[in-house]
Amino acid sequence: MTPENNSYDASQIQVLEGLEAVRKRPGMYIGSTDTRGLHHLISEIVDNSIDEAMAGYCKNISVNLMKNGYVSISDDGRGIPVGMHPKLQKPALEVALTVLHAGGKFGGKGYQVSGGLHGVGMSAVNALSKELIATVKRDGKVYEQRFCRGKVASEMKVTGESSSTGTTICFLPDDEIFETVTFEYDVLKNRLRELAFLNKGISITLSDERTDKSNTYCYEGGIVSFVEYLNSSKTALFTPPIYISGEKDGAAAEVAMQYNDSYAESIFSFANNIATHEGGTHLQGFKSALTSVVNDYAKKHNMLKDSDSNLSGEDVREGLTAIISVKLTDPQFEGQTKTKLGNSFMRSMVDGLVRAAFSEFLEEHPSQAKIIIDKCMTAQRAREAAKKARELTRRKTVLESTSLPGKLADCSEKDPKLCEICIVEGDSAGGTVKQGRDRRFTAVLPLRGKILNVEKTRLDKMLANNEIKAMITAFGAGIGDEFDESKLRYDRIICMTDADVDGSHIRTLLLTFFYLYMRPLVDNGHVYIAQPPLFRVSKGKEERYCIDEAELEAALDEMGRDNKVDIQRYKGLGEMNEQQMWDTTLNPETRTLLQVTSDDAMAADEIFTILMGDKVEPRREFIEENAKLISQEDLDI
Ligand code: 0RA
Repeated sequence: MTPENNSYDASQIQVLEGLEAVRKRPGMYIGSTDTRGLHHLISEIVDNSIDEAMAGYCKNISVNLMKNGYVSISDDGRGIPVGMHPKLQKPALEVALTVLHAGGKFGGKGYQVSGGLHGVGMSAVNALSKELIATVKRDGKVYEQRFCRGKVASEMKVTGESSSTGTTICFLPDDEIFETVTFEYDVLKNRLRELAFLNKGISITLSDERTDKSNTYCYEGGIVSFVEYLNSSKTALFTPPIYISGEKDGAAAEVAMQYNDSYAESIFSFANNIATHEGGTHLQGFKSALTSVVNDYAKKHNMLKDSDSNLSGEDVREGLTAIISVKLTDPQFEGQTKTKLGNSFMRSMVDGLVRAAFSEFLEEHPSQAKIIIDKCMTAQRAREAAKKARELTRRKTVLESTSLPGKLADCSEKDPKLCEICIVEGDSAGGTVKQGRDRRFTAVLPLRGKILNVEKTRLDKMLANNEIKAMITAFGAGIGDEFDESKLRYDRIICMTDADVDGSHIRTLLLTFFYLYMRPLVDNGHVYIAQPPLFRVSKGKEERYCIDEAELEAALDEMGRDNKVDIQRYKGLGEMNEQQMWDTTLNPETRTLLQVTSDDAMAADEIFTILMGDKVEPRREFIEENAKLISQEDLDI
């Protein structure tokens, strides 16, 4: 998109409020001061470069993590203006970096679209940086200005000449503000790749001087490439993905969609490059158009008889991967996490666009239309069968609500807030946990063998599986659309599996099940991974438990490496006795639990698809690349 008026100059930058406020209440401006807030600083700067790119003036953006803890973000746009601000009598560059909400987005003219979840701009980043250096190449010169904790540390000066243009912002996050100041490559990588998908043709490079890693993302196909990427480990029902786009009254909408042969629905929506996790009007417009186009087509071509019931929204979205991306001035973000688009004209805009283009696509591609309609009708039949099966289980569970699964060893406390349940791999380990636990608060449910691969199984079959049934009844909160968090019988669901390949597979299956069918469990932090020790080191009476090799090394350093030291490696949970189990894994005072979060639904979807999908190659690569990540710390899915 191009701005209506590209004679943007210093006077358009408005003055709103001071930076002390940002340092006093950082959370209000960037969400939090944990690792998430830290990474948000980079987004805030990159978003400005993206705006410049969307205005058509910038093609390359690079983010470089430096050894000294600084991060440098460069673009080849027009460069932040350096002229005198008429009211403030300061260079516009200084204004952009010292005045909250300055930077051009709030003048009403400069850009049609502005990114940034909090939209506070570069000055907030400046306020929260120990040091920030801005370098601008413009009008044949290089300008530079330095700031400390948001305050001017040196006046803007010309430091050289250049025939090119662009902006570089280099900053060191303030360790007095942030809990951690270490940037994580993978977090940035995912976000930058997403931005490259959402803004076709822009090249975004991430490099890390600490490790010499580097990735460049540039997708000429934009969100079509995004859908291909999301479906790359699945089997697509047709290629290429369907692409729909349109503009209206200064707003733009794009949709890319492609069915695959799985049962999962992977629809991600964005507004001004921000993931709208809670959906909103653009998503509603897409869904309603999709459902009615498919039904209309199926009826018109006699695939669906008048006496048949309509295909439901779920039926038409089974196995669908889609991206909906809209760009608009003044987006309204609503909902609990402010990730639900509220602008109502987006509903009719996306609905109208998809309705027209998708029905035209079906008319013009009868063989693909047939594949799609067949798939939806199969989904409908399966759903009706599943409903019958579910009604059966529900009737049973409601009527015999006291009949908890036989294998469950419940706790005596009745207040769910105080209760936890350990899902344990294998009956023998289950026995040890039962003996070793504090039976007032900890319930135990042993699982025998492997649980179903839920991503590849339809609900009706799943509900026939004993292990799945046992979990549903034990948790007491139902499943799928009917999941009711307020009925949950335990505040913490703790997955306890062996530290081997089978164990990690079972754990992934469990997490996938929770993620797909009991989503609030994951979203609201009820799911944990136990951390049983891998080693027991003893010397005389002294004994230590170690979670990993690093801890083992540290213990050996302290205890000495002579032959009086005995090292026992636990292969499974079953090798521990009940006292050891309590000491290392169950005792709330001493144990370590990893909390599972779903910060990034997209990453999660990708991980699940790769781990569960049909294609072996991506799975192997993924496991090799992330073996450490998955088996330890980063179980954040
Ligand atoms: C306001 C006006 C102009 C450019 C920018 C802001 C701008 C800001 C940032 C932030 C990071 N990179 C950026 N690149 C450009 C255009 C001024 C003109 O008319 O030349």
